[in-house]
Amino acid sequence: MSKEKIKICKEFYDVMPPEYQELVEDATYGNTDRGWKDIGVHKELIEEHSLCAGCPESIAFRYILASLPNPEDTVMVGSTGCTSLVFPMVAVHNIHSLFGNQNAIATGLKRALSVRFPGQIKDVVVLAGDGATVDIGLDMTLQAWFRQEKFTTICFDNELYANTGGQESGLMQKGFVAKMAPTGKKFDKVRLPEIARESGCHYVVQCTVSKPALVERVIKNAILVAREIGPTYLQLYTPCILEIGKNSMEGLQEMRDSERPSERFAYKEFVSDEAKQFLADVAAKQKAAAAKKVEQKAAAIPSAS
Ligand SMILES: Cc1ncc(C[n+]2csc(CCOP(=O)(O)OP(=O)(O)O)c2C)c(N)n1
Ligand code: SF4
Ligand SMILES: [Mg+2]
Repeated sequence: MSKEKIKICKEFYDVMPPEYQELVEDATYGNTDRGWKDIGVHKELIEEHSLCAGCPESIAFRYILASLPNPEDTVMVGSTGCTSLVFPMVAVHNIHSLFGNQNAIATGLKRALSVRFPGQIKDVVVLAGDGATVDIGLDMTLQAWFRQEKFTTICFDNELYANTGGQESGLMQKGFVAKMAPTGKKFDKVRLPEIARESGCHYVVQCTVSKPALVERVIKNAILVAREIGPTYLQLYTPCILEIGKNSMEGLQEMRDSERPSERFAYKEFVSDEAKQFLADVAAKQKAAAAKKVEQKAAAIPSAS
């Protein structure tokens, strides 16, 4: 896949919306070196959103979209919740599934794409809230992992049902009182990363979205491993500032506080042996390619004599 595939027909160039012209001309599609550092410099795959001001889900979306290894050949599967409000504004193919069904939909989609486009890379990425992933959709989530379906599941964990006003979720922390869960959570946060590992995921990470470089790395790893080996799972803490009583500037600090080693969002990573070997090979190839680029650059500089 390259920019060629989405070249604008020159007769219609003038009448295309300027945003589309920019999207084709200025990076994003076909640019395999994209990453979070392109945000604000190059055309983005999301430019506005309908989330609350300062909601960490919005920055998580931007990091994820900037880090997709192959956005032009990626289909994202969303589910009802705050996340789903953003998908209409995202310039990546996406499907809205019935709440909780996202991993079943992604399974069919990934299989259909492999049949329809044999030999071509087509990435499928599920992005859903904790209510969709661990509560109502847990059956579909686990069964996709058991079957070793080759796609990535990303859970935006805000530890409750935000979109419907604050009900308890399995990922809510013990003792937390939400607007629609007044008696407080009676049991600990479900350990979904551990369940993911034990259900066959080859690459599992739990982290916050406070560090863009980290988010970029785990997104790329998860998608590449899913493409080649099998299911991968990322659980990203994107606190609902509205429900925890923080203002729009306080989401970042909330994530920093929650990712300390003794806290519930301390960085957690499980990688299967197969995935470890694969990622080491990918890193070696990237290193060799970077060295070659430097060599070519040096060769292109005319010597002083
Ligand atoms: C089948 C079905 N059941 C219930 C709902 C109602 N509903 C909409 S959003 C939502 C909660 C979403 O919570 P979560 O997945 O954690 O996403 P968040 O809003 O927190 O990002 C629920 C229960 C629905 N739309 N469809
Ligand atoms: S309700 Fe919470 S999760 Fe939803 S957009 Fe607002 S701050 Fe974000
Ligand atoms: Mg939620």
